[in-house]
Amino acid sequence: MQAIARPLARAAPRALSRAAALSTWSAVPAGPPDAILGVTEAFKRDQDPRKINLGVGAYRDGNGKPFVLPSVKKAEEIISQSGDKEYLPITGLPEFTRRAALLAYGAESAPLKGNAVAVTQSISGTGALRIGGAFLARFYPHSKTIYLPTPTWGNHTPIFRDSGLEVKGYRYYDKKTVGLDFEGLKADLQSMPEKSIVLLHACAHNPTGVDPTQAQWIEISNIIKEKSLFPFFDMAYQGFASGSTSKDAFAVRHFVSEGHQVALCQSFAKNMGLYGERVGAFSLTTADPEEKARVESQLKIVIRPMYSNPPLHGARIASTILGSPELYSEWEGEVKGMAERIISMRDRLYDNLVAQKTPGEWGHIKSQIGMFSFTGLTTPQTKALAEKAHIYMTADGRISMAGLNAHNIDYFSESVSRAVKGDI
Ligand code: PGU
Repeated sequence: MQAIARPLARAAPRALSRAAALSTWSAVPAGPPDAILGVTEAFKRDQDPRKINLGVGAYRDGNGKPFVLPSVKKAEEIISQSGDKEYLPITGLPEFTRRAALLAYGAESAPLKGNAVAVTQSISGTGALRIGGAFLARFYPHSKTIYLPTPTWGNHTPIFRDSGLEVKGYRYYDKKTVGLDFEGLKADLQSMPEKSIVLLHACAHNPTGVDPTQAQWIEISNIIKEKSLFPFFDMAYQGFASGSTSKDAFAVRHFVSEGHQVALCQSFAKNMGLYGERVGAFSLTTADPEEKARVESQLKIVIRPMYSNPPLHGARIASTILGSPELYSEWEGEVKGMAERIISMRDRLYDNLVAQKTPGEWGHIKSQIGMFSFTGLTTPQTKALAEKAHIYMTADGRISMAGLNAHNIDYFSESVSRAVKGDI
């Protein structure tokens, strides 16, 4: 068997490479796997029954299964009774975008009350960021530079670069305290050129799980005002940080109430579990309805050549939930339930690591917020965990807390403990 298999295995690549040499694409270099989605690919290839995927930020229920929210199922039943499959307008389903903006800005928001929020549906949060990046690259008159927190979600840099902006960083996370580098953050805001664009994670910072306190947000808002910086919010986890959608909107609402004009990206991937439906929104607060109309006309011109108009189904689901008082309150309870399950896993993981006398201080597991924990595991440790224990996470040591449950948390904490002690 082996004698036959070996020559065949060698012959195949030679035949391929001759064909490849003639191909138009022979000079295309292979790219690296995606830092986050590539983890799922590796996980899927692993056949070990103990395997755990803590890479991608996707909620899993107490049995490790993807979770379709009951409110989403009910909304789907309602919309299956009616509705055609016509194209949406370029900026999406109007009742969805109106309700999404209300969810983020709140009923008391002056720009909303004054009909001055320009808003468009987007292909989830990623699409919102890309529309926002492209719009600012074309129309923001003062700067072409966006400052991102260090570290940030891995896709931010390519999104903004591909949108035509220059990307720089500001200090955010302090490795030593495993918390916010507030002094560094303030100093970096102070030293940015006036009117630069600053990306802010509205809540549940990814990957660190470290958010400013409300008092710190107020200080950040003051500096941003003094320096006339432009705040660009990414809110991919509204509801996931605290379990309350309005508490998690504090930063956005505070900035708007202080008179800042803001850009805002929303995603319904996590808080409604609509990951693959790709539901999101991009909005800009403007001076008045006339300016809003001009800005929206240009958002359409940005979007039309990208994908023409957005998908229908997910927007109908989100809109149905946000527009029905019963489904809305059911959904709020479900968001709270997801946030609470994650928090209970934080407590359990912390207790286990301490009980197993794992070297180091693990308080950050409990103090960090949102979907992720930035464990402090090193890249070699994450590699060892994947290769020896079939546990997958991003190379920076970030784990998606929602991947943990009562069935796998003991195996996970034992394995982490062994990795930190160096005996894995
Ligand atoms: N912004 C932040 C801060 C995010 O973490 C994510 C998703 C997005 C925007 C975009 O999400 P949409 O699905 O486009 O709405 N980050 C997750 C999901 C996997 C990924 O990298 O796309 C994560 O695991 O970091």
